[in-house]
Amino acid sequence: MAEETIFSKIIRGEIPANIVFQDDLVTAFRDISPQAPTHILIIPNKLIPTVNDVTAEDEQVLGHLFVVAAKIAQQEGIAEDGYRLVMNCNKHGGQEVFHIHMHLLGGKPLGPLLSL
Ligand code: DGP
Repeated sequence: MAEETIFSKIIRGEIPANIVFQDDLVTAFRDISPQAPTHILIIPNKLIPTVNDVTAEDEQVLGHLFVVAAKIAQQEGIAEDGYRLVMNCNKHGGQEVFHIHMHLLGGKPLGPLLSL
């Protein structure tokens, strides 16, 4: 059984977060340390620690992350100008919280994908 992270507490409303969307499958909230004018994390309510742990059973929820990302981008008024969706995996990917999450970043030109 994977160990819960702070994100499970946010999903259950046990610690505060600026939640912008929640349904049976996913929760979206503003990143505590925003890297762009809009920086929202969209996460499955089910704990999946990393992309390496994804299985075929997760296809519905993972597809839903994209549907919700597109909806939130519209709400935030950044859909037309564009935005970036990022999911980090493990150490080389820079993952810090082991509950998979899609970063939705936008609100300004984001520049090149990688700064190495
Ligand atoms: P990553 O490096 O991909 O694992 O990104 C983790 C992100 O999670 C990072 O941008 C900061 C954010 N974060 C960490 N803890 C909290 C928290 O308690 N609340 C919120 N809103 N965001 C958090």
